[in-house]
Amino acid sequence: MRQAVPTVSLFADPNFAGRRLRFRGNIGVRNLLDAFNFNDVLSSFELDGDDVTLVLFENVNYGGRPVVFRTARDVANLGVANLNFDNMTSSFVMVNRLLTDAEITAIQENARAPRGVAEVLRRTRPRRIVKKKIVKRRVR
Ligand SMILES: [Ca+2]
Repeated sequence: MRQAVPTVSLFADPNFAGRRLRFRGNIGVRNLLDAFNFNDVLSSFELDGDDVTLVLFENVNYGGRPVVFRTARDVANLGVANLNFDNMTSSFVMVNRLLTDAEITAIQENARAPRGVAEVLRRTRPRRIVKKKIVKRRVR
């Protein structure tokens, strides 16, 4: 099935087992440790979406060695020889189009996800809800 909104399930163990994190939409996670306690843990993933690109980075803030996956796929073991990326991922970007190598280089140089991509910077804490003061307009 074709889908415009990309999704990815990240698994702590090979063969889609172990702890799972699921993400939907165009997203960049700069630090899997701070945000999700998932640093150097990723071993397999399921990636869905049309023309989706998933870039895994060795270090936080999109640093270190990148591995790039263009178009939907399931990867059962990131430890295979041609990837050699088991338990290494510290940040990632997922977008619903095919990123060029130049765009990926720019992500690394700027330490920023591409325009229009929501970034998860750190753990989201439950925020105190501040009640908006509702000003009623008097209707005459
Ligand atoms: Ca790492």
